Amino acid sequence: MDDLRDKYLGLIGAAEDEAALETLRVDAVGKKGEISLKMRELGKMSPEERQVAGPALNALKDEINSALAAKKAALADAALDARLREEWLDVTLPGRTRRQGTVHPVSQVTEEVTAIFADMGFAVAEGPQIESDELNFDALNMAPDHPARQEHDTFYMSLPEGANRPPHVLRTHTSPVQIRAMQAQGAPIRVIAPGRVYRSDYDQTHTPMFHQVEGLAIDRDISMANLKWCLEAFVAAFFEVDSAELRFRASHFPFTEPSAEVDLRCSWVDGQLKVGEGDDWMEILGSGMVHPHVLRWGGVDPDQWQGFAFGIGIDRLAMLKYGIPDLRAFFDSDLRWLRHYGFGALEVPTLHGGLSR
Ligand code: 2U9
Repeated sequence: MDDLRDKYLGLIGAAEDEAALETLRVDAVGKKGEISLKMRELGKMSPEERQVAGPALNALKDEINSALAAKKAALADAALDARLREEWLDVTLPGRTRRQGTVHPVSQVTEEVTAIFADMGFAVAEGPQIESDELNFDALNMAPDHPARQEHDTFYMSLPEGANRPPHVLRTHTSPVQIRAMQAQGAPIRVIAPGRVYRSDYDQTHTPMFHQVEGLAIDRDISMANLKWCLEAFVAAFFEVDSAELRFRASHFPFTEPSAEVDLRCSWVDGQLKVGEGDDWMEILGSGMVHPHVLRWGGVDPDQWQGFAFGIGIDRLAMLKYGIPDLRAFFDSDLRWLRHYGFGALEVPTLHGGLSR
């Protein structure tokens, strides 16, 4: 028995892995293991011999089992130590500075505009880019024979054969989003609708897909004065200057009455735009008081409520603020252009932290 103990305790101590331990367990205390076979021999012994050999064999079996368990735990600890040593990481190393991807100027400006209007209490509304002819045009006070429909250079979806309705369109403005918002929420309401819009037009200043942000504020007694304050506050915040001056020029849009095109006081110094000073005026957006027909389409009673609306081209805002000369390059996906004009993914625009770098 002493020989057995010495043999197995020695082998267990030298075992290098769990598989070797398992083989030893089977050889020693498994069903046909050496110690188990010895236990079977107890039956052939005299009662006196059995009284001595029985407890001794049981004790030996317990001792071997304990040694196996202890060795198994020691092997697991050693494996964990080895893994921890291998997976060691210096968390104080500086991060990689090379920027893989960048945030597109259109996304950056959309975030900036959203942060500014959110601060004034405007929520962001979204809607489909494929829109019904009714919501894109009729709801905006553009009847089927309205001349403004032609000016929109609309992309029409194809109609299924035999369909008895006008085709859907790629939305030509984000205005239907605000009709949907009025229908869902009613008045009072303050929303902006940023997003992609589509018109069949392509030259240095027009692309068939471009980006707009429109705004809508409806309440009991909202006026053009509120509109002017809101837009001046927006422009000053956006161009990161103390104040901005706007000039309203009478205009005409089907969805607003009265309507105004809005110019910004500015100057150009070495080809760079300066906002809030100078003797130049630059048109930057359109606006007006929402037409009563449009309010009615949104389910809002024009005898109880009134409000203003405005529309701005996001791509043009990005060109002006960041000095980007050609609109078409926006949609070329040229990595060199994106690295030059793009923004770091962690430079999130906020009013408290700063809009841009
Ligand atoms: C509703 C009611 C009224 C949105 C408006 C304009 C004036 C405008 C242009 C600016 C540059 C389009 O991207 S652009 O070419 N937009 O001049 N947009 S008022 O009026 C609305 C919208 C929604 C329910």
